[in-house]
Amino acid sequence: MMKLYGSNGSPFTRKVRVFIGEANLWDRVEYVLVPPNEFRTIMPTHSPLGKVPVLELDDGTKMIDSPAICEYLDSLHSGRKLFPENPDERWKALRYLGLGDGICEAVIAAFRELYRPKDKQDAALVDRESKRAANCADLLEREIDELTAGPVTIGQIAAAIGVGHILFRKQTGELPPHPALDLAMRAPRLLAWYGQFFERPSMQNAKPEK
Ligand SMILES: N[C@@H](CCC(=O)N[C@@H](CS)C(=O)NCC(=O)O)C(=O)O
Repeated sequence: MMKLYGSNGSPFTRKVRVFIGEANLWDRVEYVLVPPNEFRTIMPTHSPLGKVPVLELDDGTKMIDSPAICEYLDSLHSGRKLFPENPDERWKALRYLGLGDGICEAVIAAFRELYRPKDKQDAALVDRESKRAANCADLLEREIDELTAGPVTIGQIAAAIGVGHILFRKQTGELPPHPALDLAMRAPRLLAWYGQFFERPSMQNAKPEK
Protein backbone atom coordinates (compact mmCIF):
# COMPACT_ATOMS: atom_id res chain seq x y z
CA MET A 1 0.00 0.00 0.00
CA MET A 2 1.33 3.44 -0.92
CA LYS A 3 1.02 6.29 1.60
CA LEU A 4 -0.03 9.85 0.87
CA TYR A 5 1.19 12.23 3.58
CA GLY A 6 -0.85 15.39 3.61
CA SER A 7 -2.88 17.93 5.49
CA ASN A 8 -6.53 18.84 5.08
CA GLY A 9 -5.91 22.57 4.69
CA SER A 10 -3.43 22.01 1.87
CA PRO A 11 -4.91 22.50 -1.60
CA PHE A 12 -2.05 20.54 -3.17
CA THR A 13 -2.87 17.58 -0.93
CA ARG A 14 -6.54 18.01 -1.79
CA LYS A 15 -5.73 17.93 -5.50
CA VAL A 16 -3.92 14.59 -5.12
CA ARG A 17 -6.76 13.16 -3.01
CA VAL A 18 -9.30 14.17 -5.65
CA PHE A 19 -7.05 12.75 -8.34
CA ILE A 20 -6.86 9.41 -6.51
CA GLY A 21 -10.65 9.34 -6.32
CA GLU A 22 -11.08 10.15 -10.01
CA ALA A 23 -8.47 7.55 -10.99
CA ASN A 24 -10.08 4.95 -8.71
CA LEU A 25 -6.87 4.25 -6.86
CA TRP A 26 -7.97 4.41 -3.22
CA ASP A 27 -7.46 0.66 -2.90
CA ARG A 28 -3.74 1.28 -3.43
CA VAL A 29 -3.15 4.42 -1.37
CA GLU A 30 -3.59 5.13 2.32
CA TYR A 31 -4.10 8.78 3.30
CA VAL A 32 -1.89 9.70 6.26
CA LEU A 33 -3.01 12.95 7.84
CA VAL A 34 -0.04 14.85 9.26
CA PRO A 35 -1.21 16.60 12.45
CA PRO A 36 -0.56 20.37 12.27
CA ASN A 37 1.40 20.38 15.54
CA GLU A 38 3.78 17.67 14.24
CA PHE A 39 4.08 19.00 10.69
CA ARG A 40 7.48 20.65 11.13
CA THR A 41 9.04 17.56 12.71
CA ILE A 42 7.43 14.89 10.52
CA MET A 43 7.52 16.34 7.01
CA PRO A 44 11.30 17.00 6.85
CA THR A 45 11.78 13.25 7.50
CA HIS A 46 9.86 12.55 4.27
CA SER A 47 11.15 15.32 2.03
CA PRO A 48 13.96 17.87 2.21
CA LEU A 49 11.33 20.46 1.27
CA GLY A 50 9.34 19.61 4.38
CA LYS A 51 6.11 20.18 2.46
CA VAL A 52 2.96 18.19 1.80
CA PRO A 53 1.95 16.25 -0.18
CA VAL A 54 4.44 13.39 -0.31
CA LEU A 55 3.57 10.03 -1.84
CA GLU A 56 5.51 7.09 -0.43
CA LEU A 57 5.67 4.27 -2.97
CA ASP A 58 5.64 0.57 -2.10
CA ASP A 59 9.45 0.42 -2.42
CA GLY A 60 9.86 3.37 -0.03
CA THR A 61 10.59 5.99 -2.70
CA LYS A 62 9.09 9.35 -1.74
CA MET A 63 7.54 11.30 -4.59
CA ILE A 64 7.23 15.04 -4.10
CA ASP A 65 5.36 17.87 -5.88
CA SER A 66 1.68 17.33 -6.54
CA PRO A 67 1.76 17.52 -10.37
CA ALA A 68 4.48 14.84 -10.47
CA ILE A 69 2.63 12.74 -7.88
CA CYS A 70 -0.56 12.92 -9.96
CA GLU A 71 1.26 12.04 -13.16
CA TYR A 72 2.90 9.08 -11.46
CA LEU A 73 -0.48 7.88 -10.17
CA ASP A 74 -1.94 8.25 -13.65
CA SER A 75 0.64 5.75 -14.92
CA LEU A 76 -0.66 3.11 -12.50
CA HIS A 77 -4.13 2.54 -13.89
CA SER A 78 -5.37 1.29 -17.21
CA GLY A 79 -8.48 3.48 -17.34
CA ARG A 80 -8.86 6.76 -19.23
CA LYS A 81 -5.87 8.97 -18.45
CA LEU A 82 -6.45 12.19 -16.51
CA PHE A 83 -3.29 13.60 -18.12
CA PRO A 84 -4.66 13.28 -21.66
CA GLU A 85 -2.53 11.44 -24.20
CA ASN A 86 -3.71 13.50 -27.15
CA PRO A 87 -1.18 16.38 -27.33
CA ASP A 88 -3.70 19.21 -27.79
CA GLU A 89 -5.79 17.96 -24.90
CA ARG A 90 -2.67 17.44 -22.82
CA TRP A 91 -1.30 20.98 -23.29
CA LYS A 92 -4.75 22.35 -22.50
CA ALA A 93 -4.95 20.30 -19.29
CA LEU A 94 -1.42 21.29 -18.24
CA ARG A 95 -2.24 24.94 -18.79
CA TYR A 96 -5.26 24.70 -16.49
CA LEU A 97 -3.11 22.78 -14.02
CA GLY A 98 -0.72 25.75 -13.99
CA LEU A 99 -3.55 28.23 -13.51
CA GLY A 100 -5.22 26.23 -10.74
CA ASP A 101 -1.94 25.72 -8.88
CA GLY A 102 -1.11 29.40 -9.46
CA ILE A 103 -4.32 30.42 -7.68
CA CYS A 104 -3.39 28.21 -4.71
CA GLU A 105 0.13 29.63 -4.51
CA ALA A 106 -1.19 33.20 -4.61
CA VAL A 107 -3.85 32.54 -1.95
CA ILE A 108 -1.25 30.86 0.28
CA ALA A 109 1.14 33.82 -0.11
CA ALA A 110 -1.64 36.28 0.77
CA PHE A 111 -2.99 34.53 3.83
CA ARG A 112 0.48 33.65 5.16
CA GLU A 113 1.30 37.34 5.20
CA LEU A 114 -1.74 37.90 7.38
CA TYR A 115 -0.39 35.50 9.99
CA ARG A 116 2.54 37.85 10.58
CA PRO A 117 2.31 40.46 13.35
CA LYS A 118 0.05 43.29 12.22
CA ASP A 119 2.81 45.91 12.17
CA LYS A 120 4.98 43.69 9.96
CA GLN A 121 2.31 42.82 7.39
CA ASP A 122 2.82 44.02 3.85
CA ALA A 123 -0.61 45.14 2.63
CA ALA A 124 0.72 45.63 -0.90
CA LEU A 125 1.78 41.99 -1.03
CA VAL A 126 -1.68 40.81 0.06
CA ASP A 127 -3.26 43.05 -2.56
CA ARG A 128 -0.90 41.85 -5.29
CA GLU A 129 -1.36 38.15 -4.51
CA SER A 130 -5.16 38.51 -4.23
CA LYS A 131 -5.20 40.16 -7.65
CA ARG A 132 -2.95 37.47 -9.05
CA ALA A 133 -5.41 34.80 -7.94
CA ALA A 134 -8.30 36.88 -9.31
CA ASN A 135 -6.58 37.28 -12.69
CA CYS A 136 -6.27 33.50 -12.98
CA ALA A 137 -9.96 33.15 -12.09
CA ASP A 138 -10.79 35.72 -14.79
CA LEU A 139 -8.97 33.68 -17.39
CA LEU A 140 -10.73 30.49 -16.32
CA GLU A 141 -14.05 32.35 -16.49
CA ARG A 142 -13.29 33.55 -20.03
CA GLU A 143 -12.36 30.01 -21.06
CA ILE A 144 -15.07 28.22 -19.10
CA ASP A 145 -16.41 26.39 -22.16
CA GLU A 146 -12.96 25.00 -23.05
CA LEU A 147 -12.17 24.23 -19.42
CA THR A 148 -15.32 22.22 -18.85
CA ALA A 149 -15.56 20.52 -22.26
CA GLY A 150 -15.02 16.78 -22.20
CA PRO A 151 -14.31 14.37 -19.38
CA VAL A 152 -12.45 15.21 -16.17
CA THR A 153 -8.72 15.93 -16.54
CA ILE A 154 -5.95 17.07 -14.23
CA GLY A 155 -6.66 20.57 -15.58
CA GLN A 156 -10.26 20.55 -14.38
CA ILE A 157 -9.25 19.07 -11.03
CA ALA A 158 -6.58 21.74 -10.45
CA ALA A 159 -8.91 24.57 -11.53
CA ALA A 160 -11.58 23.33 -9.12
CA ILE A 161 -9.04 23.10 -6.30
CA GLY A 162 -7.91 26.67 -7.02
CA VAL A 163 -11.45 28.04 -6.89
CA GLY A 164 -12.17 25.93 -3.82
CA HIS A 165 -9.10 27.30 -2.05
CA ILE A 166 -10.21 30.91 -2.54
CA LEU A 167 -13.64 30.02 -1.13
CA PHE A 168 -12.18 28.02 1.77
CA ARG A 169 -9.76 30.69 3.02
CA LYS A 170 -12.44 33.36 2.66
CA GLN A 171 -14.85 31.22 4.63
CA THR A 172 -12.32 30.63 7.45
CA GLY A 173 -11.65 34.37 7.50
CA GLU A 174 -7.93 33.82 6.87
CA LEU A 175 -8.24 35.63 3.56
CA PRO A 176 -9.90 38.99 4.20
CA PRO A 177 -12.58 40.23 1.81
CA HIS A 178 -10.90 41.71 -1.24
CA PRO A 179 -12.96 43.19 -4.07
CA ALA A 180 -10.86 41.24 -6.58
CA LEU A 181 -11.86 37.96 -4.99
CA ASP A 182 -15.62 38.40 -5.19
CA LEU A 183 -16.04 35.40 -7.47
CA ALA A 184 -19.84 35.69 -7.62
CA MET A 185 -19.39 39.07 -9.31
CA ARG A 186 -16.26 38.32 -11.19
CA ALA A 187 -16.50 34.71 -12.32
CA PRO A 188 -20.13 33.55 -11.97
CA ARG A 189 -19.90 30.74 -14.53
CA LEU A 190 -16.69 29.42 -12.98
CA LEU A 191 -18.33 29.49 -9.57
CA ALA A 192 -21.41 27.65 -10.86
CA TRP A 193 -19.22 25.01 -12.47
CA TYR A 194 -17.30 24.63 -9.20
CA GLY A 195 -20.61 24.06 -7.41
CA GLN A 196 -21.35 21.12 -9.72
CA PHE A 197 -17.80 19.76 -9.58
CA PHE A 198 -17.92 19.91 -5.79
CA GLU A 199 -20.69 17.29 -5.84
CA ARG A 200 -18.39 14.67 -7.33
CA PRO A 201 -17.65 11.89 -4.80
CA SER A 202 -13.90 12.53 -5.22
CA MET A 203 -14.40 16.13 -4.01
CA GLN A 204 -16.87 15.25 -1.28
CA ASN A 205 -14.28 12.83 0.06
CA ALA A 206 -11.63 15.57 0.25
CA LYS A 207 -13.26 18.64 1.73
CA PRO A 208 -10.81 21.24 3.01
CA GLU A 209 -10.46 21.67 6.76
CA LYS A 210 -8.36 24.03 8.83
N1 LIG B 1 4.62 22.64 -5.53
C1 LIG B 1 4.27 21.89 -4.35
C2 LIG B 1 3.76 22.87 -3.30
C3 LIG B 1 3.54 22.16 -1.96
C4 LIG B 1 3.21 23.18 -0.87
O1 LIG B 1 3.41 24.40 -1.02
N2 LIG B 1 2.72 22.66 0.25
C5 LIG B 1 2.40 23.51 1.37
C6 LIG B 1 0.99 23.23 1.88
S1 LIG B 1 -0.23 23.63 0.71
C7 LIG B 1 3.33 23.18 2.53
O2 LIG B 1 3.56 22.04 2.83
N3 LIG B 1 3.84 24.22 3.19
C8 LIG B 1 4.60 24.04 4.39
C9 LIG B 1 5.69 25.00 4.51
O3 LIG B 1 5.87 25.82 3.57
O4 LIG B 1 6.38 24.95 5.52
C10 LIG B 1 3.22 20.86 -4.72
O5 LIG B 1 2.49 21.07 -5.70
O6 LIG B 1 3.15 19.80 -4.06
